[in-house]
Amino acid sequence: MKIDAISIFPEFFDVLGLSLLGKAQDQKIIGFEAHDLRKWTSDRHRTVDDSPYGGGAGMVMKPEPWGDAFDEIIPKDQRPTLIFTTPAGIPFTQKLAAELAAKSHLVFACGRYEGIDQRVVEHASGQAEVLEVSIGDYVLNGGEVAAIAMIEAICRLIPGVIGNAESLSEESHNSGLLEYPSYTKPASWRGLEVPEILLSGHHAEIEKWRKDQSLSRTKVNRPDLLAE
Ligand code: JCE
Repeated sequence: MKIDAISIFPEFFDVLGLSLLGKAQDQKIIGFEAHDLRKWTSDRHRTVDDSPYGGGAGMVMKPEPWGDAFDEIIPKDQRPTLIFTTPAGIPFTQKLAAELAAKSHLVFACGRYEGIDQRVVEHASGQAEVLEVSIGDYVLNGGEVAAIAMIEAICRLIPGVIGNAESLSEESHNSGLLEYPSYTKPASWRGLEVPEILLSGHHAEIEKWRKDQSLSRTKVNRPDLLAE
């Protein structure tokens, strides 16, 4: 999979060179490239923002650099998926991550300030499959951290990125509940014991216990998931 990200802070994406995603890039499973939006400015101050029509606080990203960036990055003979990170987007979910993991080319457009001139989204729909996506109901200072979260969730679903295929198939067995709690050695630590059942070797009982833990955790932390 090819992934491009466009941002005025391309250095944010340096973290993708670490750990599993860094190895996946070395192995050519993923090709990642971060682009500086200011490359597509031509004035002396490399301006990317302007005041909002209609008034209001803050600045808005002007359309021209984005249009020129897409013209260069999006192949004329292809229709990649172009994702605008925004708190006003559709929710990013595990289901969406799995759908995006099957694509061959993703482009992330990461805004700053109060966001990007909406005509950029409209115009890009002629060049790509456009999605406006939010990672959650809170406001970040820009789209970079949201894009990095999405890229990590997407890329770990690509075959070969995570060594242990078992952990992925176990996740999907989870059927909409939160994870059960995990424990490792030592069995006794600072006066706290690992639940006895996990040391028993009774696999059916352990499975039952974990299912029950998942259910009670979900009731307390995410009752909305049980309403479905
Ligand atoms: C962003 C900003 C709107 C005021 C570009 C925030 C996504 N789930 C998300 N939370 N926050 C974002 C996000 C993504 C892109 C941008 N801002 C800041 N947005 C109103 C300020 C600018």
